[in-house]
Amino acid sequence: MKITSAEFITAAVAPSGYPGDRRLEIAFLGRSNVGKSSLINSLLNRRKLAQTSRTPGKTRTLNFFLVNDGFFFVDLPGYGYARISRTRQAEWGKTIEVYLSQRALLRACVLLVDLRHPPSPLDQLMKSWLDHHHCPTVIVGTKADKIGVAARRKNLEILRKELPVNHEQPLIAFSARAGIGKAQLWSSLEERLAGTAAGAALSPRPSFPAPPDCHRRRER
Ligand SMILES: Nc1nc2c(ncn2[C@@H]2O[C@H](COP(=O)(O)OP(=O)(O)OP(=O)(O)O)[C@@H](O)[C@H]2O)c(=O)[nH]1
Ligand SMILES: [Mg+2]
Repeated sequence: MKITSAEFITAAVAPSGYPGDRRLEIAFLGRSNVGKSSLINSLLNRRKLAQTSRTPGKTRTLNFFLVNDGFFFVDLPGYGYARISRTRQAEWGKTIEVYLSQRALLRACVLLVDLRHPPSPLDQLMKSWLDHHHCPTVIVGTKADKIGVAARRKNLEILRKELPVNHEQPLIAFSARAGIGKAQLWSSLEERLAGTAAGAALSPRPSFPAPPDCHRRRER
C-alpha cells in the first residue's frame, strides 16, 4: 500500500477515549517486546511514529494511528510482562479485553509471535481466544532477521502446529529491521480492510466476550 499519511491521533485506556469516527481498525497484539511498535513503524515507513524500546512494557495505552486518512492502526500494550505490579498488569489486561471484546470497527487482529522461539502458553491462549470469537487474525513471526532462511521455514511450521494456525489465517515471517514480509503482510491487511479475505468477518462485526485472563499470569 502506498502510504500518503500516517499520524498519531490519540491514546486511550477506555472506550470513552477511542476515536469517535467510524473508520475501520486493525489491532496489533502480542507479548511485551515482541516488536509490535516496530512493525507498525515499518509498515508505515516511519522510524519513530510508534515508540519502541528495548525495555518491555513501553506501550501502555491503546495508541491509535490514522493511516491515509482512511483507517486506524491500533498499537496495544504487550501482555505477559512479569516485571510490573499485578495491579498494573490487571489494568493493562482490562484495557485490552475491553477493546477487543467491544470494538465493532475492528477488522483484523495481527497476532505477533517471536519467530525465534516456539509460542508461549500465553501466545497460545491469546490465539485460542481470537479463534473462539471468530476474530479475523493474521499471524506474524517477528525478528526473522535474527535467524537464517532454513530456521525461518522450520519455525513457521512449529508456529503453525503449536499455536495452531488454520488454513484461512495468513502466517508471515517478518522483520522490521530487514523489511522481510512487509509486502505480504500489507496485502493480507488490504484484503481484510476490503472484506475480501476468506473467513473475513462481515460488517458490522458482533462484539464478543472478554478474552482469557492472560495478563494476570506470568510468562515463562
Ligand atoms: N532484530 C530485530 N529487532 C527487532 C525487530 N522488531 C523489533 N525489534 C527490537 O525489539 C525490541 C522491542 O520492540 P518494540 O517494537 O518496542 O516491541 P513492542 O512489542 O512494541 O513492545 P511493548 O510496547 O513493550 O509491548 C526493540 O529493541 C526493537 O528494536 C526486528 O524485526 N528485528
Ligand atoms: Mg510497543
